[in-house]
Amino acid sequence: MSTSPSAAGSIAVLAVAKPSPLLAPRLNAAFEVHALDATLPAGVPAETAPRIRAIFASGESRVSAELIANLPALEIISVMGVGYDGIDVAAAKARGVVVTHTPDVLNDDVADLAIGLMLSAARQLPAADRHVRAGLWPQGTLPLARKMSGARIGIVGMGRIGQAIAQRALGFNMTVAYTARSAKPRLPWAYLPDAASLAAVSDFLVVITPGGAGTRKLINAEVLAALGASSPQKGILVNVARGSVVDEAALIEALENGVIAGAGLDVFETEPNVPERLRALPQVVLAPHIGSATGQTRQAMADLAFDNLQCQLSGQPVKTPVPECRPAE
Ligand code: 8YV
Repeated sequence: MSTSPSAAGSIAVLAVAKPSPLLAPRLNAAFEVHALDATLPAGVPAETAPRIRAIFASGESRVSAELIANLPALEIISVMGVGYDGIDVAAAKARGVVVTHTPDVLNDDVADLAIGLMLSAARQLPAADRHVRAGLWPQGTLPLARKMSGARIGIVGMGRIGQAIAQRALGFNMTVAYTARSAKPRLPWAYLPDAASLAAVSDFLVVITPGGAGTRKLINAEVLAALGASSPQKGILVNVARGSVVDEAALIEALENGVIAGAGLDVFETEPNVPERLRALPQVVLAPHIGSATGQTRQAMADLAFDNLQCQLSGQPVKTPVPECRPAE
């Protein structure tokens, strides 16, 4: 990232994540952008810290109470992502700093990827691809896979993306059930009170709940055992939420011991590091956190993240504050 030289009157922004190439030119043209120096308490030299009015972050960024406290002129933390579990929103709010994110524009892509991972795991598409590439087809084809159409999907988290996944699952004639903090009476699908009881009636358990303290290791050994026992074929886990929501050690054990049939994972506990034991399992389909990673969607996310910065820093109301920062209705 290029750091623009300090200019009188220019607005200083701290980028705690590397801005996407879809955003960087606009950001650098409008603001004086400083890359985070994690060795400094305020992320920037002491003479710059009092001038930082905005933080740019990604969905995976961490912004601590300490960092916020060290930036006295901070007004906004603009996250380019729907998830903001790494941001200390309570500390930001207490200081009057607004936190914004980029909801909705990525619903389709994340839902598409969830379906893609379900199909990939059920029909073993990566293994099929490897089989053909390795020239093994003349020696025989693959073992029979399992059918996805008509199966039962359990969705953990029934927000906007969860509903987009449910809509797609209906196109596969799947039976939809879900769990969430509370039932959503306007939705026609069965509500189960917790992840374990949902897993017990699911062939595919798809995780799309926000990360953070409230959902840490929600998918634990007990939930995985229930998913495994849901049918003689055993269930498949798909995670397109946050790695923190799944107890990764318990998941590896469940896969290694054949407790569940397989998994499709876009997110991991310590990205970008994926445990060797997980990488060694052929029944697992792995992706490097690409839920929103299409050109169209990332452009929309970049534009929204920029607009939120621009609005706040020019005295306009921001477009998409996180729920905790929305004005009372
Ligand atoms: C991206 C994400 O990884 O939206 C989120 O919460 O996890 C992702 O879409 C990232 O934030 C892109 O900047």
